[in-house]
Amino acid sequence: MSIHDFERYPLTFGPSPVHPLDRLTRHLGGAQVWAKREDCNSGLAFGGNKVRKLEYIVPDVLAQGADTLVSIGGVQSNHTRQVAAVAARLGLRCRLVQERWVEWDDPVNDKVGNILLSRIMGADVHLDPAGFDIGIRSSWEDALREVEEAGGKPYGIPAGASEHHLGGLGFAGWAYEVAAQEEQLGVFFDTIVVCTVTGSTHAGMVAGFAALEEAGGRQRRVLGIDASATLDKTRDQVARIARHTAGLIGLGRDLSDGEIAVLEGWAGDLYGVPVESTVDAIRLSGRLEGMILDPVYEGKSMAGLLDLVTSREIEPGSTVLYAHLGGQPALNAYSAVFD
Ligand code: 5PA
Repeated sequence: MSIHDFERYPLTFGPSPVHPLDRLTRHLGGAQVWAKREDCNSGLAFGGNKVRKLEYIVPDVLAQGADTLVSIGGVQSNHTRQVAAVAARLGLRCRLVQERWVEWDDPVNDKVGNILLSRIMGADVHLDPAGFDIGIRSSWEDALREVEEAGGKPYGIPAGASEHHLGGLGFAGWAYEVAAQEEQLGVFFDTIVVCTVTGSTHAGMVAGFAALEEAGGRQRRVLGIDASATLDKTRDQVARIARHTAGLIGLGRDLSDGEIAVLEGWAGDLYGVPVESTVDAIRLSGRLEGMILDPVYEGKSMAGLLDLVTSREIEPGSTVLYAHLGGQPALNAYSAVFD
């Protein structure tokens, strides 16, 4: 089996854009920094990393004849917004559990941004007081049962589409897309920087790049920047999904622990709460590149990239690819941070 043996239902525009961040690179004075833009990968409700994961899950949804997608996330989940968009696109119903993952008291937190978009797209949105956890939740299992009891045919998509047996394939495919773009552009990214929380984005990349390397490709490193602030859980989840996905796409060896790097230091103490380095990274990317990052995920991974390049832990001779995974709609609930 290889990644090419899995059915992919197209939801993206095609390969996502890859471009250099020249002004940021000059400002940092070290490694060359590029971005690959999942924040503009699709016409479905502003796109993002989950759209890519869902491309490999939708064939299973259709094969099972489901009529309702059931998923879960925080109040400002990007994932649930993308599930709502995909449901709309497929003509399916959508039932969402939105938990209180973040104690964020912005008065419009549960009214604007992602949750607003999900409501516009017709999702049945249920707020739930439970706190942050990337694992399988009883509220999600309850939602599945309720859809069934009402005569529907639910299809469950767990948080971030990560604990789904096909959840890592989207970003294993992304690795192959990067390799093809490198060929066209005449560049090689020796370092990839990616935000990680529920894990299947990072895990898929690790599996995909390992398979490319096994087929003769050059070695590179994938650096996951934790934004969960529950490091052990995220690390375990990334490792488990990376190994599972590597098995699915036919990697002929086990992944070593050293290949699965989840770095800490930029999440702050709490998921969903930006710290000074997050806000600085958001401002810097905005002011130098006109590239907008969010305070929950990409602001934290960019803060990691900035420090690693500045400290030369990512060497000046490196060419780094920053995976921009989307997430900007949540900014609407964080206006006070930028007052
Ligand atoms: C998310 C996730 P993983 O969950 O695959 O590790 O991806 C992390 C990530 N960047 C990075 C953005 C913009 C994201 O939205 N978001 C979750 C959500 O509910 O939105 C799954 C947590």
